[in-house]
Amino acid sequence: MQEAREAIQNYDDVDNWKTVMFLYNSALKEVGTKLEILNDEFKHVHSYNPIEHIKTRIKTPESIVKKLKRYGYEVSIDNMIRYINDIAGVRLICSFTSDIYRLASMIGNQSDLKVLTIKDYIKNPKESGYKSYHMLVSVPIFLSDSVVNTKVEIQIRTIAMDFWASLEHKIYYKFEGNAPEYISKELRDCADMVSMLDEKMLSLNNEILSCQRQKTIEGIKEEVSEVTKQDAEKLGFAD
Ligand code: 0O2
Repeated sequence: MQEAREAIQNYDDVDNWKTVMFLYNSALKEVGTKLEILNDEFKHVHSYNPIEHIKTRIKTPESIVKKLKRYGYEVSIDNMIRYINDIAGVRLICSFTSDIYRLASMIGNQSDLKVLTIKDYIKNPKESGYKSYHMLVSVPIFLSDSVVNTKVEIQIRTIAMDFWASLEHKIYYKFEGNAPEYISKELRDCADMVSMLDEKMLSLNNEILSCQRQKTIEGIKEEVSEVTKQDAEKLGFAD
């Protein structure tokens, strides 16, 4: 099996770029389909939908170049494949924090995906307040004459975490990474509120589920007692 870097060595630069992008796009399709299937299975078996929505994206050339420069690497296709892990990115948005770990474990159990790294920014939030669960996986892309392992970054987060991250991302870019301290502090405070909201929503959901379970149990009990009454009548034991 090849890594993407080895797969492109025999082409010139333009072909290299096209080949690399073809591989990353294929990897996105593979991972995206796997996640859709997991979600459909969950809906079918448990009548529950852990994924609110799935977003996929390929990092723009500008953003790749910026990141390479930020890391201090020369801009080259080889360095981009070697050092930029999130060229192909999938974002999974869930309702509850518990869904995040459930999905992460289901992804980790897929035998053809190799989990390269995990960054749990939910247990260990970034200084900015950023929370999300990142999995870097490698997926085999089956070509006509070879198999190429290609990296995809999967970010899993709740709707509330996603709301915060999108807004913070915009602000970060607006100030080019140098936001005034009071704005950064406000954002960290908002991140705490987001965590509180996530916790509240999860415990509310657990309450709702427990009420539903109780109702179902009472319904079954009523049905059973009705059947028993009818049987007794049939057998002439009824009062
Ligand atoms: P963009 O524009 O979203 O693509 P690595 O080389 O992978 O080890 P990296 O890239 O710092 O190091 O990895 P990390 O920490 O997993 O972050 C990758 C991505 O997570 C970022 O990509 C963001 O999308 C998101 N992210 C990380 N930290 C923050 C944060 O503080 N705020 C927000 N809003 N998003 C964050 P890019 O390329 O930085 O940005």
